[in-house]
Amino acid sequence: MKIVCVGAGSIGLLVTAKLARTGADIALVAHSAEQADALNGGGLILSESGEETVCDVPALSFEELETAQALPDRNGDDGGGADWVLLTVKQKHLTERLLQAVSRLAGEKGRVLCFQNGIGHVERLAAHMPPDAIYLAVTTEGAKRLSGNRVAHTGEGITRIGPALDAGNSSFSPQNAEFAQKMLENALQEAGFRTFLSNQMREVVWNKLLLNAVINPLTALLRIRNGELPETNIRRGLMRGLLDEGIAVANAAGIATRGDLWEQLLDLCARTAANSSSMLQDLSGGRMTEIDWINGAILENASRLQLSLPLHETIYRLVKAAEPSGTPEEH
Ligand code: KPL
Repeated sequence: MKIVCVGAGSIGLLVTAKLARTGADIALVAHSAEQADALNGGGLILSESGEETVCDVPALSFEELETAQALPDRNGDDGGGADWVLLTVKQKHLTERLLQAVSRLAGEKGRVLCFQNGIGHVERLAAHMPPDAIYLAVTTEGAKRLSGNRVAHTGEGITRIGPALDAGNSSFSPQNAEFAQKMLENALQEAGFRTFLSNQMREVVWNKLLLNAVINPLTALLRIRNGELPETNIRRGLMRGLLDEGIAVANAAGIATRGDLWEQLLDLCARTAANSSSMLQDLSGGRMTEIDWINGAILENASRLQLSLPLHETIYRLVKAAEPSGTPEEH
């Protein structure tokens, strides 16, 4: 099974390194030619439980991917197309060019597993490839990118994977889809990930979205770590208000929420207490955020359903106002 990971941020580097360590046939598409050179020259270094492993992973830049006729494999041979593409780049870097390259990589037989925060990307990718070849992953693994070719595994979590379409909508043979999914799940489990298959990924994604839509913008605007968010009543009030507005949209859209989301929100803040959320990291680094695919996407659904979300609207505008002005970053 040939796997290609597109995106060499923290999660992309972690998943690639752990799969490569088991001998899986995996290649990595890096953010830049410099990063690809660092990976090809020094290997991908995984730091886990106080130990470092250097993993041998063929890497290429996005530009090289666009022109490549075939993918390199571990022996430098012509490896053909990918059975699985793990798409780990952030939503804001999912340009049309990148989506086209991903669909070309997957070709006729390959499938794509999307790891993005937020929503909106499945529909965009589905314009380039069969929708039932698109899968979603939601992971709570902790990873920190230490440099272009070095990553630390900072916390164990669970990873849910499943088709982006809810069960019943697929036009592929169910046996074929199940087999491909099982192969990937086996590889991920052998690499040490705790994975669960789900046929309700839309729900899983929305549940995560509702939590991210509270933690990410509030921590980014208040410039605090996740664990500090529930510390005061005024912040808890904002959290509650954003969560309730989000739940109202999910329910109106027919998406079931799982369990007590308020408890899950507090638990997520506690489990990731020392983290700076990805949105805080983006704003602190002077970069554009993923607000459009998180709160912006909830607002879009609300407007379609004729719901008004005053808190989300305000928070969305505040984050947009704090983003750098000028042209959006290119991949
Ligand atoms: O997903 C996250 C993010 O930062 O994007 C959380 C869960 C909030 C962890 O920081």
